[in-house]
Amino acid sequence: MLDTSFAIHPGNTNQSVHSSHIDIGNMKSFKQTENRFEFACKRGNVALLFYRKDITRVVMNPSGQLRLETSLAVVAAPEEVGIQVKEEEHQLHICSERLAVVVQKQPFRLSFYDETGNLLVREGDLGMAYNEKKEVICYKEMDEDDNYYGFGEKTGFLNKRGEKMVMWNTDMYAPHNPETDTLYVSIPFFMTLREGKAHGIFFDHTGKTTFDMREGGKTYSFAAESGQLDYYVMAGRSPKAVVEQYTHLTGRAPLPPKWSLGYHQSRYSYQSETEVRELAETFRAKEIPLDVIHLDIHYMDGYRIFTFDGERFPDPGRLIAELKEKGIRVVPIVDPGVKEDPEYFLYQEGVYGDHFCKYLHGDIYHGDVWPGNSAFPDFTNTKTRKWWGEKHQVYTDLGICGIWNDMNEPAVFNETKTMDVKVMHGNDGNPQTHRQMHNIYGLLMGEATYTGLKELLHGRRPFLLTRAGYAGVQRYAAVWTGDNRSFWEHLALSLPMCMNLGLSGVPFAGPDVGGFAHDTTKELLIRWTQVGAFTPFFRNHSAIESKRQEPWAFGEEAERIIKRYIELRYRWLPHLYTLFKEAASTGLPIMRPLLMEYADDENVLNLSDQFMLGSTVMIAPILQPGTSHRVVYLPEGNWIDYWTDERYEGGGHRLYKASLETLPIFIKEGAILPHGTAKQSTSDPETKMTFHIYGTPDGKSEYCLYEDDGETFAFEKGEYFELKIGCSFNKDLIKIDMENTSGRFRPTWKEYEFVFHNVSEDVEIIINEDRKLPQLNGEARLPVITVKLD
Ligand code: MIG
Repeated sequence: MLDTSFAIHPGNTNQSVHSSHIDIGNMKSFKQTENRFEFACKRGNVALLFYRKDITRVVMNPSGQLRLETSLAVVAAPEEVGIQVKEEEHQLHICSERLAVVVQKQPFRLSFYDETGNLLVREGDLGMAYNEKKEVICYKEMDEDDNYYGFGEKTGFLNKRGEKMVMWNTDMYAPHNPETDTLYVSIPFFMTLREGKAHGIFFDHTGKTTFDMREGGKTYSFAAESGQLDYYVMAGRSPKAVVEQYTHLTGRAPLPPKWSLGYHQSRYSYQSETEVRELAETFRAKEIPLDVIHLDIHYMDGYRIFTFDGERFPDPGRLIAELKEKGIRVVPIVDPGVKEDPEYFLYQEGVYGDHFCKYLHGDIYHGDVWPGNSAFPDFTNTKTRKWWGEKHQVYTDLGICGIWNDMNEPAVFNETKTMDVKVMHGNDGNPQTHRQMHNIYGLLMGEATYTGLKELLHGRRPFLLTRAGYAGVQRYAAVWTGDNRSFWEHLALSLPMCMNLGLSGVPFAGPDVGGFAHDTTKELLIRWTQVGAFTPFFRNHSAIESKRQEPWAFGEEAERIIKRYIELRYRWLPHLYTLFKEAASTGLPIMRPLLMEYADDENVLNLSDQFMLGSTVMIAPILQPGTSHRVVYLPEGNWIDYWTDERYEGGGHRLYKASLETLPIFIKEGAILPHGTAKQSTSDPETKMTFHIYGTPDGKSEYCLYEDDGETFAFEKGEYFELKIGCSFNKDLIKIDMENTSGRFRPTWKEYEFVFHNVSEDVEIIINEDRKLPQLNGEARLPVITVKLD
């Protein structure tokens, strides 16, 4: 019915919380216990807690007892923060060094300021409220100059001002269009950017939440179906500071194994050992780099997870070992649904071990998924997560180090697309309904899987790919954006989607390159692979019965271009790996919207078709068929064309020509950019490190290259290599200083090469004047420094 006009029948509209709210009213009293303030209001209680001097948390419970435990998304504990309190007749001022909260008493309203007295966000006519159904809502004033970003995985443009968004993890096979709201991942976090300054709000609620950022009124709001309001305000003030603050709360992505940054090939499904072998051989014969092959659901015996089909995959251990020899890893899919089959070991263990989600009165919940009627592990219990993690020994014994989690919203084939919301979660003795915990199911499956793998791999880094997640999912998994289609619109859509995921703490993300459903075309696959080479996660994946889309599927020209861009990915790996290291330590995304680097520039506030890789590289892909031109926006400063070395002045828009062979890439003047060599796999050792130096008339720049063994956690004990390169540019002199600043690891390359761009031919170049050359393989000086002048 809902896809006919009946959907907008006058009798059919939803009663919403917004129309009938009950304000929590006046403050009656308050008490302070160290960093914690509790306010008793006429119709509800509120707590305010400082987590850090720049992060504060607000909890409002409409019906009494405040619950101050957090969801499992939050990994930070409140730190000791110096607080000053000043009480006036109508207000209370509660200030840390970075954040001032003004509490208005009648009615109770909160305003947040930074240390200089600049307003971050405040409540006006409306504040915190609820309704008869116990839905809770928080209103904040919307400033005319507010722009909103983050919100995890959403369709549409970068800037979410004007949008209303619901968070409810959903297996949304189709369509992914601008009004498709709920997708697989829910991250109830956003960043406000106003006149170059940013702050963040994270609404930690694992049930269904709604963010209403529509324009026209004085407020925006965030609301939940039940429970408490529980949100954090982060002081910013730069977009980078907000991401740092948010990932302080919810954690950061661990450094992934280097092989997972290579090229991944997938298909639903490569159905047999023979097919997988042929695929690997074709890649190697054609010398197209490849690090990973994914095994979709057909590898299993009747879709029973932790099993292999004996006929199609008779000897998976041998297959995996052979592929490993070729530098190719295998990543199998694992869904949460466990087939209801009394003769299946996993179902037996789940029942006997009390691991499955149940109704209140004790019946196990069963739902229909790939294997048919299935039970679902209750990942909210520690013992079940442990059990699930240990089961992965089936895979690690075969030499597998990476897992792909799908259907973990959880998806169920029924009207609601998920588990009955009345099902209970044990939640380690604090039982809640699925309605209350739906959005965190995928994150907890991720925790179980990542932690289990890490244990089983004895010091090697696991790789996990997930479809569903909640705030904090970055701690365990890379996220791919689910079932997109081979539409140009979906190529375009993937850019703001991945940029907003990055702003929401998830740096390791990417779409199915080429598009999952529908049939891709030669031109689309070429253009998409060009972009994919620069998205953090790079996997070509397509659906059963869709047109094949391996790199050679469209003839010689396409194959040549696609191969060239996959090779380019491998050349850029040293830079990407360095950015992944930065993400692991600071939370900063790898693929960034321009506003992250140019927050004051009005032209970038909703720029959705260009992105930056780190702070010096800009990618501006062609996103439409049959065209070889596009408008590129270049922010202030000078930019160098990666392909031609042509120099463009920034601060404006330009028409740029890019034939089918060309992905437009611009490098900021002064940048230092490391390149490795094009290899067949990340397993092939790097032999030469090339630094591209982009001259600037006057100035200094710096780069710190990060390297380690790419595979183990030894870097945590000092087995890493950091090379600091400083350049100072004068009119006719460039001085370069290289210094191995820290770490004991010695990289495999034997040679450094410098390539200079945007410098005059007669410039003099001095490298390490004082002869303090970095240590390489234990030798006192560099074996070779090749200095080339373009
Ligand atoms: O209901 O495993 O998004 O990547 O190929 C479909 C089969 C289940 C959905 C995933 C897709 C995967 C497919 N899965």
